[in-house]
Amino acid sequence: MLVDLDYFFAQAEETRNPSIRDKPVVVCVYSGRSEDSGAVSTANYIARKFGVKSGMPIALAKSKLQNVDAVFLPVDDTYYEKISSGVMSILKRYADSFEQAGIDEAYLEVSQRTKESYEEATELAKRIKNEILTNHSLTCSIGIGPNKVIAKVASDAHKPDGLTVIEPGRVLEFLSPLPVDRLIGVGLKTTQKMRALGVTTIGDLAKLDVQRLVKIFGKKLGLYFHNAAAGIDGEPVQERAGATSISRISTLKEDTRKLILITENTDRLCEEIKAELDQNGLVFRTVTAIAIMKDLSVRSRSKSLDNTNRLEVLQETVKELFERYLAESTLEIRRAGVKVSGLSKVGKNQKELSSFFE
Ligand code: DCP
Ligand code: CA
Ligand code: CA
Repeated sequence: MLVDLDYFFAQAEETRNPSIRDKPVVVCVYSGRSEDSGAVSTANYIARKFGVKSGMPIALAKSKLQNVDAVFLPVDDTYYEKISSGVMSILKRYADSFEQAGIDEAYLEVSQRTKESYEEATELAKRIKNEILTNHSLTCSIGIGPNKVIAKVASDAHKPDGLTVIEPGRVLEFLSPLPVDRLIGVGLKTTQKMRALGVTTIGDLAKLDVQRLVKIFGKKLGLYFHNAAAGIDGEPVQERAGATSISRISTLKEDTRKLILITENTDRLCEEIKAELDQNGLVFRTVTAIAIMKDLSVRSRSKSLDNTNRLEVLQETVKELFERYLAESTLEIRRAGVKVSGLSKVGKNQKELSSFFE
């Protein structure tokens, strides 16, 4: 099964302040360039009814919620991470094997403990929903199916607070009518390419010649699309490399806009991060520079690279990101931080589904 928390960041904000529950809630990543610059991280389902979506510019979300008593909040990653790890430790207890697939979702292999009974798996899912609701006041949506691809699509089928069970005999009738972008790994670009091929539903994709798919998308991805559309997936549920990110933050000697004073600190933070990466045999793909201002507001800049674990690359990238940030902002920085994410094991031949796309 795949368990995914509903409108996670926004729901987390609702649990901390229940009085906003019946209003549109929009959680934003403010870029700091101007008051409303930045993007929507997520929104609760009330805000979604007004057309607000993840990734949309904040200004656009505001215009959709004009004259509405809506709540706009900045992201608070530390808070969400804490809730996430609480939920994940609940989920682990219900799984034969467990794979966290994002901050708010995880795959649970439950074949053994349910003796492959879909009925028992459904009961298990209800208990999981109950425990997350009781302990964290959060709803989630759960999909159950014969493999990860189907569990994931099923979890999305009835949100929020959904529970969707797709037994093997119903896989094709379930998948066929769904839009092709419901498959994990089919993003905007791929959807457009597929549309050009006359593919709008998963059923259309299933009918496409596999050779053609391989020609267009390459062998790995082409085969994946071909199989996934037919509901076929053999990827095991397996534990991923520990943390999804490693970060360090420190307070600067003085509030400053001087790059040298900042990099003095971040160079050291990078060394600490490098040590932790090496201890765990990890490489990273994304570097984030975090700036906490005098008023405690948080700004960040990220850059994605090819997988690496090199200290110099990390330090240089952090420097570059702060340089860019300072050029765009006039505020003094109080605390500076560094985060690496997109972690994976050194040299591991990445063949997991999600690793194609992240
Ligand atoms: N997120 C983000 N920017 C995006 C997508 C997601 O910052 N473009 C963050 C905020 C989300 C969290 O990741 O709360 C989890 O993402 P999901 O895709 O699972 O979306 P939600 O949990 O917000 O909504 P849903 O109820 O559709 O799962
Ligand atoms: Ca979610
Ligand atoms: Ca998710």
